[in-house]
Amino acid sequence: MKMKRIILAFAVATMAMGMQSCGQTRPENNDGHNLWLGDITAPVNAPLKEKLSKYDSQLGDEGFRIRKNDKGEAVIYANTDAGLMYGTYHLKRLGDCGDLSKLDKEIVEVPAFRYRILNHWDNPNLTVERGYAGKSLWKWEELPGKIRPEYEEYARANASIGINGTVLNNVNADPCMLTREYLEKVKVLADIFRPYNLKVYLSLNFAAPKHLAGLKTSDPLDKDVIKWWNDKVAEIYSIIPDFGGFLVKANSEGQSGPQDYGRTHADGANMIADALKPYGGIVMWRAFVYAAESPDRANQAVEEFMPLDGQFRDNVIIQIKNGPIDFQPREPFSPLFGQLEHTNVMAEMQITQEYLGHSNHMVYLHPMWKECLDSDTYQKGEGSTVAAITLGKVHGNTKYSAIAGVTNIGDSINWCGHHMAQANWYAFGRMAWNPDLSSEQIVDEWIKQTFTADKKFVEPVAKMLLASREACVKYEMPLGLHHCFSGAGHYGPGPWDRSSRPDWEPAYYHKAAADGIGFNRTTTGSNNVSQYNEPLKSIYNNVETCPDKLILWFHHLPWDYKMKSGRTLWNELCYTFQEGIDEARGFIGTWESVEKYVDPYRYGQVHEKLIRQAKDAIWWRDALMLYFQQYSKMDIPADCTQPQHTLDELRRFRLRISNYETPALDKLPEYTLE
Ligand code: GCW
Repeated sequence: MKMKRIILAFAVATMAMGMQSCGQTRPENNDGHNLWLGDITAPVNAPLKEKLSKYDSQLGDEGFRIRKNDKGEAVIYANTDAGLMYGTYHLKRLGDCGDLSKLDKEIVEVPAFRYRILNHWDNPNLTVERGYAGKSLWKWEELPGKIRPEYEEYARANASIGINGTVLNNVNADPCMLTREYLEKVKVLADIFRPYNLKVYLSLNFAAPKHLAGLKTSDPLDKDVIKWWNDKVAEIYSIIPDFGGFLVKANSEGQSGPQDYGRTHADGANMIADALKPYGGIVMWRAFVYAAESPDRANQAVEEFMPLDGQFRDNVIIQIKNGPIDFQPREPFSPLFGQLEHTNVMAEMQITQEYLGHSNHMVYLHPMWKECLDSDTYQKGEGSTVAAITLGKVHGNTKYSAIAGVTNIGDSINWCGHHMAQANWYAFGRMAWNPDLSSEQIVDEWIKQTFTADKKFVEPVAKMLLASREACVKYEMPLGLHHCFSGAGHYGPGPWDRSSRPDWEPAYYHKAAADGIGFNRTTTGSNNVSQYNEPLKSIYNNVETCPDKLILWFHHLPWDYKMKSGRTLWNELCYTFQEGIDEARGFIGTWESVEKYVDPYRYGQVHEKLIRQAKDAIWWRDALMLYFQQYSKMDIPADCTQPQHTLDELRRFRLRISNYETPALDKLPEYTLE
């Protein structure tokens, strides 16, 4: 392969290329579309590009090196167009962030994960499951004929942060996505994305042979079924030669799968993997499986997948949600990461805020994801972090290292529904490129490129964003509580909610009763602790050593249990909620203090949402603590914000939203903020 280079004499050359800083204040009539990218032109077409002949193995196919030449000009070296492009974006980022002095030393950047993938939960009818940024970006009914400019902008934004793959459709997959008609539409997007090193993938419906070809079965061991998939994959590659592969949700929440035919997940995944293998495609097979009758949903992925360890083809990657339940604001890492040894595993993070206030709340998620990646599983002794395992460093399977994020992108004018939610898309890409980057560094970059590099803006806004995830944990589910959501859209509180399945009811998780609250997952309970390697098993199992932040995740404790702080459990809950409420209220003041640095358009929209977020924080506290009070018979301390609604009023409040929308701000319970 040939080595190539781009010479950029900063900053003159970048301006000549049309790469303007996007740190400037937006005009009042801002169209809202501003991403961190500003007006950069496609860097692969940059004029100052040269090819060198020697392949640099340190850089691989996506890495780059930036070194100054004798004239003091920055030179980007890479083996591929992709590497040159990533290098150019990197250089632009250094410029925008005022970090050009870093060029005094040579810079070498190589992406950590090989597959850095967005998962869209977009449906062919343009709804987006758990999508809070309008409708799908993909206008299927217009494709392949009409091409929207957003498609390329999307690819460019992803390229600028190193994302190199995108699954276009929902894991609850409509079989129609594999028809010739849809593949022709997908091809158009793949062609637009290709110059940006962004590959397309699809979610498949395991019953597609039955649905699309009228076969009697979709049994993965049936020869007609195998042939159908082989033919389908061949057809896909004839249309999209660099197709990435499939994402599969099988035997989960009503989706069909190999178990419908008495086969295993390995049988199903391997059949698809074999079809993809000749073309270099991969299968991302999800571990999100759980049965209604299970005594502990948190145990299920390990129970289901451990017996299959070693049976999967090498181009299968088991995609595991960061925690064992479902994208809660805080979960311990999924124990499956620390169990499988002979199987590729990847983490699935959720960028869309299904359980973190949708696009109404400002919650910067990088600290949550990093908490998972940095967790030590102790699988092969100390240092076996989730990051190291998914990078393939612990078991020597680096070839298929991968990470996925469920996107928060839609056709909303600001892309993500909340201006601040763009930070999460940005952070996911930067983290997939380099999981060692700190939350501070990423947020600092994003603010400077998206708003302004003025310190008086950057410092307070960064502080607020960095505090926002912990604040959300405190006001939604402190001390390891989880899944106390109303079934209506997973937006507000509903600790009393009932459902068609016990494991979809909050009571399954909080277990509030006269004797206390919390899920006993110790050796005297569901024994989930035993799925963690030592010393974690013992740490979690012992109430004295279990960290407070997970205490009700692993333990059922009496209301008057004495916490490390000396308070009763009841009071600790009340005061932790209070901190969450106070922090959310504080965000409003912070934002008001930086008003003059932001255009009125974005200022106003964020301000309005921060007010709602603070009101929701009180709503959460009121609903949970008034409901729990029925059992604890204890009072909310007088120095806490007092409830503004009764339990009855809150129970009567009915939010009517689907899984495709976020509630309108004026449709939520009224609260006053003193
Ligand atoms: O978090 C749950 C969501 C479902 C989602 C499912 C999954 C796509 O409530 O909407 O379905 O997880 O991850 O498959």
